Amino acid sequence: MMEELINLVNKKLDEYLEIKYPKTIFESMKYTLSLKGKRLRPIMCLETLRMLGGKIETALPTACAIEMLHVQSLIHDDLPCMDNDDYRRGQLSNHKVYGEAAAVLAGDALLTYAPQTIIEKSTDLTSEQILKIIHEYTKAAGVYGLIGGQIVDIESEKQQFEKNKEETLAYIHIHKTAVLFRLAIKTACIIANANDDTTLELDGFALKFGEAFQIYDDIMDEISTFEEMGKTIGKDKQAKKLTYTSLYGVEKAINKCLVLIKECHDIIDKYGSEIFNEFLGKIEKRLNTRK
Ligand code: GRG
Repeated sequence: MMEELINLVNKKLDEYLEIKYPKTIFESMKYTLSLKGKRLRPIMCLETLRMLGGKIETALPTACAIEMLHVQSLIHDDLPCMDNDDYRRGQLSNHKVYGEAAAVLAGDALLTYAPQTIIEKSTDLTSEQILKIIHEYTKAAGVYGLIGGQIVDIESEKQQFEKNKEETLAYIHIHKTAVLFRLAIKTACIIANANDDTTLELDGFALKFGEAFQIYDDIMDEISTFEEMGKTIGKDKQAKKLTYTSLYGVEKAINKCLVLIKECHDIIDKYGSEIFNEFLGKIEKRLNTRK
């Protein structure tokens, strides 16, 4: 089931993004997009729509656009002026293959091609639904979302804090990571015409799952390997990044993550989703083997 959805997303991404002139930019966009990522966010969008009784085909342009936005954020995050990472998804990062200028432009191109895809390919949605989705997209990508989260993250490395460390950390987690989980689930609610109560409940799930996922990612930066994560390990500590593990230590971080995952189950289990169960189960299993 999960594999089928991943294949469907990959097929559509390929279809939406053909290599045209000028080749360099299309190739650079496709490079990171085509590398083996988990496709968590598009799957979350499609699975939420399925749970709510919608047809997953209607959400494919939106699901793929969210993956484009995610990949944009990965390409820019790896640049020397940001996290300066040479590897991503187990391969050389975008700027290492195409150079910095092309990597910046590939990110910008994905950021803008994503909403273009939603508008052009969502033929089964109403104009009102498309407008609502684009509104959510701009909030998630912009200063109220990824950009806000990233600047606070960067400043935290330099020990610059406008708020206390706990509030700063929560801000980073919500804006850098949970934001795209929320976008995936909120857009599915828009497509399914879900009522306000359901949308609020599922948004609460997305927020908790996003926070848990970022804490998990931070734990993995300390206890995992390049082979498991596909990126350089131990960089957060080296960069003196503000993370849950740097603030409270690995053991407390594991416990906090497991508590959040349990709270996710409390919300989502009644929807009977094998896929969300699998996502949550993988994190629980990995953390429990460490304990
Ligand atoms: C929107 C213009 C604009 C800029 C983006 C660079 C940036 C600002 C934000 C960085 C956001 C970022 C990289 C957050 C990390 C989130 C995270 C845990 C990523 C890893 O996600 P996985 O494990 O990765 O799902 P795969 O490769 O499997 O998709």
